[in-house]
Amino acid sequence: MPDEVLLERFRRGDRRALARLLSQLARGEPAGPILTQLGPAAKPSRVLAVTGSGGVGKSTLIGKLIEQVRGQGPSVAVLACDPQSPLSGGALLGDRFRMPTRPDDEGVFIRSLAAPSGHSAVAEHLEPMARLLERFGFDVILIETAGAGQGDTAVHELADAVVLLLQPETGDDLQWEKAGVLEVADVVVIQKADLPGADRAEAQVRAMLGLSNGKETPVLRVSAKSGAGIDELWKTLAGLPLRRKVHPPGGRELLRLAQDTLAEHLAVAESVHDPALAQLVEQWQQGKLDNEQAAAALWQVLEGAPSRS
Ligand SMILES: Nc1nc2c(ncn2[C@@H]2O[C@H](COP(=O)(O)OP(=O)(O)OP(=O)(O)O)[C@@H](O)[C@H]2O)c(=O)[nH]1
Ligand SMILES: [Mg+2]
Repeated sequence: MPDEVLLERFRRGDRRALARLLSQLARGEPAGPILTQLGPAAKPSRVLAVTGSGGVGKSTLIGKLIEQVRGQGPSVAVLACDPQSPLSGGALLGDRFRMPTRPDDEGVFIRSLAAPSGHSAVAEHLEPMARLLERFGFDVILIETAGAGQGDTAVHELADAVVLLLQPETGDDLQWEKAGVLEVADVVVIQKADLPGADRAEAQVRAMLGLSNGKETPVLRVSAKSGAGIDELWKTLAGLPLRRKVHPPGGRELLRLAQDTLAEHLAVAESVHDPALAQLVEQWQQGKLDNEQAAAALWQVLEGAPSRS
């Protein structure tokens, strides 16, 4: 069961309560009960996924976006997937270094996740974490993820827009073409536009986008290092429709909530050594029930399970 005291502190705007709840979600604790008890967010956040291969400048660009957004007033939270080993700790410090913020600025919150973003389990945790930040009231949520792995498809679903960062390449081999990442991008940024080859990269991207069917994907040139193009980028991002408002969360979210709730019921039944559950597990282990029969029987056992409170 979620810790009521912690939830109450969260509701009062306690950032440490937010941090603790985020840690619980990052560990994979059930999000359903927490989010349900907190109720719906007072207003939708603008959730933006900033994606692109390692070293393309995601953290640097996010740092500049934070400055830009804070300068105009809205609050910003960042979820940064750490592409390095959780043991190194290097990327965490690095991200904080590249996202300089005033320590006393209550309008900024940065959380690094010690796991590779391409891992689909991480994306699963990112979604409830973003929802929690939304309930805390952040106006903008930026999610840094590397690559275009399976997990990033899920990031695409949880974000209002995907910002794809590409950098001027040497040679003709456009890696991003293979990954099909251009298709999921709502905005394409030619990053490190201070480097040679930015013109060519932009022309190539525009040509490729022109071939794909219909939607007008903005292509912008930015140098996160110098800050050139950041204001234009934010103007574009702030003007995009909120996708999640257009397509409200549907059956998938309900399924996830049901799974979380079921897992919680199950954990309680296990912890009190519910004899009906033990018997069911035994029958299943002995092959007296197949998976489907056991799953159906599980519902009944949990319905009759001891009270959770
Ligand atoms: N020339 C140039 N270098 C940049 C620019 N933006 C970032 N860099 C440099 O590129 C390197 C990587 O930047 P990061 O912001 O860490 O890139 P990242 O995409 O977050 O990297 P990972 O999180 O490791 O995937 C750093 O050395 C930056 O200083 C830019 O606009 N121009
Ligand atoms: Mg980074």
